[in-house]
Amino acid sequence: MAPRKSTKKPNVSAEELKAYYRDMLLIRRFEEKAGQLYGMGLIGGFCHLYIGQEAVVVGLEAAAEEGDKRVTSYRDHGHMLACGMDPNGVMAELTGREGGYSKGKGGSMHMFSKEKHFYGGHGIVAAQVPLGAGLAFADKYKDNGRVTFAYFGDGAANQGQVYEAYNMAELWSLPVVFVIENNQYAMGTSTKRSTMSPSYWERGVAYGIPGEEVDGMDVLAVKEAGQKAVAHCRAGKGPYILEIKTYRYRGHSMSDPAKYRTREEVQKMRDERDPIEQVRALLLTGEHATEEDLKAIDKDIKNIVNESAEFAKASPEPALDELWTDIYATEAPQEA
Ligand SMILES: Cc1ncc(C[n+]2csc(CCOP(=O)(O)OP(=O)(O)O)c2C)c(N)n1
Ligand SMILES: [Mg+2]
Repeated sequence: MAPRKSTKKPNVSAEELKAYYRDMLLIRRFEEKAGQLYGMGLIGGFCHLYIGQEAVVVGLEAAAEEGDKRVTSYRDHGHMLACGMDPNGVMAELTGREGGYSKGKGGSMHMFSKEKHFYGGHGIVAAQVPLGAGLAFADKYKDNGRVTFAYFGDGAANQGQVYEAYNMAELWSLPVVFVIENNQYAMGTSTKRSTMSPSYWERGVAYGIPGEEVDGMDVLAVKEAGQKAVAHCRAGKGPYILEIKTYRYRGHSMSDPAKYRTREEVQKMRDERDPIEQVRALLLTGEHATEEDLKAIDKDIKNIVNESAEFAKASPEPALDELWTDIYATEAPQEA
């Protein structure tokens, strides 16, 4: 079945649409490559792929300004690429190499970039939500007009610390957008099996925080909602909640056989709602791009991704004396 086409004419330039296509494709192809490297044993430990959810970060990055911050969970490669981190550094970190963002010592879930204001990569479910409120507190204190995007999942949205963060964020009018990436599953548990209330964003109402539900398979809808949320925060009105309805095509992590849902369910989403195919259709039907133009973008992305894998493979593993750097202890323990 062909991807569902939007009936409303998008208020967006050809260049902008092409940039979204490109940015989403980079995430997808990068992660497909990461999946391959994992299969070859070049990536160890955990690896949570974002494939299917690309429109969420690409749409919200389109609403962000230089200096805005982002913090997220372990499903973080898309967030890093979307905010402009170097694919070479991300792939080298995934493979545990010296050229990685955490010098090969952090892996998939623990990468950071001061330059791009990316504050991780967190393996503890929902831990990043109060951290996001804290980042926004710092910006409010400095009165610098910056906004923080704190991303978390539907599973995380059932954690108590989220509501402590909501309470303080509204109380202190913190410039933070709480982004619930509702991909309908928390590991093998569907939202239907875990959650009483029909919507997550409405829980903010109890704290006086406005919010809304957004179609997370439509990058333009995400961008529009993001702009509204960011404008609210920058105007000093406090936090905003976006519940973005999305879907992950792959298992929870590389080691998940995904037996809790049918293949048909996943295929239907891919066929009818795919975020990249939707933009591709908009570009072609609106005659903003030709098949040749898109092929050129595809080729360019393939080269970037292949180069990142080559860079990672050529980068050495961290030297042994690196064991004692970037940790709390300042000195190696003395021999007994
Ligand atoms: C505090 C804590 N509890 C449990 C886990 C194990 N765990 C890891 S991911 C996950 C599911 C989270 O699902 P969700 O928030 O929907 O994010 P998604 O994986 O769908 O992106 C759980 C329970 C953990 N890492 N941390
Ligand atoms: Mg989830």
